[in-house]
Amino acid sequence: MSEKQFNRTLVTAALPYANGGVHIGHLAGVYVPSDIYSRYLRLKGKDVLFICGSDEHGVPVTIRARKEGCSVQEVVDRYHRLIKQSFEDFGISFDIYSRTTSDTHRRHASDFFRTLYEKGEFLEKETEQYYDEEAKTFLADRYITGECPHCHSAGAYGDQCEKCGKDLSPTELINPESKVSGSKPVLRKTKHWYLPLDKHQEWLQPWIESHPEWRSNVSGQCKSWFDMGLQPRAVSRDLDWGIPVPVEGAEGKVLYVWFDAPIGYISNTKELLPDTWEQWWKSEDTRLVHFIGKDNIVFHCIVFPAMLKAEGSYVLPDNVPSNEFLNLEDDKISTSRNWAVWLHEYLQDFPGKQDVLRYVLTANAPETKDNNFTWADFQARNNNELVAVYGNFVNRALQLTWKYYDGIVPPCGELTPTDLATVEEFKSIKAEVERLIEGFRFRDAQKEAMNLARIGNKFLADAEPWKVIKTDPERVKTILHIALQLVANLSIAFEPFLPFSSERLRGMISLSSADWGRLGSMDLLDAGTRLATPELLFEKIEDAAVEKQLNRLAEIKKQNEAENHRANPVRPDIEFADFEKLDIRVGTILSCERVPKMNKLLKFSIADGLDNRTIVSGIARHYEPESLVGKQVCFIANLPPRTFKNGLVSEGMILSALNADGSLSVITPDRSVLPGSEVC
Ligand code: B3M
Ligand code: ZN
Repeated sequence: MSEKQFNRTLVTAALPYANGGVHIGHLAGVYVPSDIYSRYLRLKGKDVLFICGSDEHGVPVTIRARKEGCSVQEVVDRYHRLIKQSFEDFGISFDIYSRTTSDTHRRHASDFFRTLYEKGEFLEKETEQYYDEEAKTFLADRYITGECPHCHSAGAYGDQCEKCGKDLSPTELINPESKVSGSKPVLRKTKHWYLPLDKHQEWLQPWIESHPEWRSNVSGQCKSWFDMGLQPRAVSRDLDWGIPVPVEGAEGKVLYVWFDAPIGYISNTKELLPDTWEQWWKSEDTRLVHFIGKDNIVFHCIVFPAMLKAEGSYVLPDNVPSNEFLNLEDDKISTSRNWAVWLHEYLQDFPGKQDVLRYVLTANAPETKDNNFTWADFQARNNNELVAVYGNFVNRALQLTWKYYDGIVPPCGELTPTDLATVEEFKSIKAEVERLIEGFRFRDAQKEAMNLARIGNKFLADAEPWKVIKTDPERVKTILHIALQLVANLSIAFEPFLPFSSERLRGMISLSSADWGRLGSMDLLDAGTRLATPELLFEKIEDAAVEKQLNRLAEIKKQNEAENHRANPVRPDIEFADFEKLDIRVGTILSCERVPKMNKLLKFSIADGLDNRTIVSGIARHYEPESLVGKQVCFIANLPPRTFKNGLVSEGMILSALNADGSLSVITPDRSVLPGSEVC
């Protein structure tokens, strides 16, 4: 945090496109960390607002509508509802989750544009842009694809190559193709409004350099933009979905989605607080923090600040914590390939287990580098950490209190040196968790919270109340009194990270609220307090649940492979006479067995309409020998016999199809024919 004194914090989380659900990549990158941060600030009694909403303009939503064969309005309505509901069910504590199709937003974004226009902050330029003559439409951004001029992979979009991550403009694409009709686009003149970022560089660069506390991935990306020299950027598009450009001579033109979407942060604040929103955006003692993914850095650190500065009355962000990407089972998460764990599906498959996913995504947060989510790790972290460490400590402390004291918090006697050391350790962790959260290091912060549970476990294991009860029952009162204070502390320390379990835990120990200020205190629970009936805080996740998820992903992978499959190129032509030399025939399998010590081979006896023959084939990995007996197969009959190391002789070759996944499938005629029939 910079040295400045702030009175309130405005936290924004990137507005997800309403073109699909939210997945674990979005959650780990943006929504879980911003929620931890906002919850933490609220717990500390700070003045905080947490703002988000759906991004309902732009090509991603119109392409989705085209794909689903319905209207854009239907698409944004459906996904807005889905996203909003799943965030709510997952405990993301936005103060408002609105949408960029709201009246407030349309009006505010439109006014914002007009203000800049009237102040002369835009350049008006006529340029040549790609146009689809069949579909009679200009092709902006993702409506056009082609070969990337940098990494030369196919299918790069007009605004970005997803393979190498470089930003592009449509005219840079090699062999461009319209996504709408598939036709080759032509260049046509069109007029647009540009934000002259080149002029803004002069203050943007020193401003970002004055924030050495920003993450290095963020300042690094900005630096490389500055090194290349900022260019004017178009803020309008020729599209029929979006907010109309509110000036004369702009028929058929709408605001570029990246112009209107960040204004959504402002208009959603205005929708929530129609009378006081300006305090949050225009007062120097507001601290503005944008949580985003790394593909949004340029828009939040360069484009949006330039817009805000050009307007003139708004504060600039104080930090833009941006995460790297999360992969799923070692493969890039992708909405179009359906390679994702969708939040709404997770909530259905794992009801009541919001905190498990929150915990795992924070433990693996891609804060400094791309990271990987695997279901095996999900299960292991639940079973070995949440259940075995946190849950176990809580359960032992509560069960023993019930066993010895009927669920009533026992009084505290004199503290031993070990008791005092444990209490001290607990106290010091508070400052550490705070330092880490305030430095946006949520993964380490959660680790510290988990350390508290480890300390608790160790305390009980060393103190052994179940043994001491036989010799010194008074001492056990003190042990459990301390253990229960530690449990109460855990319910506060975990509140920003695992809000559902923290609340349940507080219910079990009759602690009315999470008071962050009292974290580390050893009198959170008064002696004599009656506990509620204990329940398990976390449950084991069984192998079957994880297998189900892995099977689903395997199924998706197969579908994707089938969709993307392209056969190998065809070999050079041969003479017909060469083909005629091959004698391919159908034979019936009389017997089939494995070959000892040669585990790839199967030995066949084949009825060939003559004297029958033996063929040895390397397909043992793909078939059980007995399953083949009686089948008819095609084989090459006129290859010279081949002798194997063990003396076995093969008199021909069975033909199989080689599938993309490497499996082999023998070729059989679709009707039974006489053995020895020729294939022609
Ligand atoms: N909708 C892009 C994205 O989902 C975008 C963020 C807007 S934040 C103002 O990556
Ligand atoms: Zn590329």
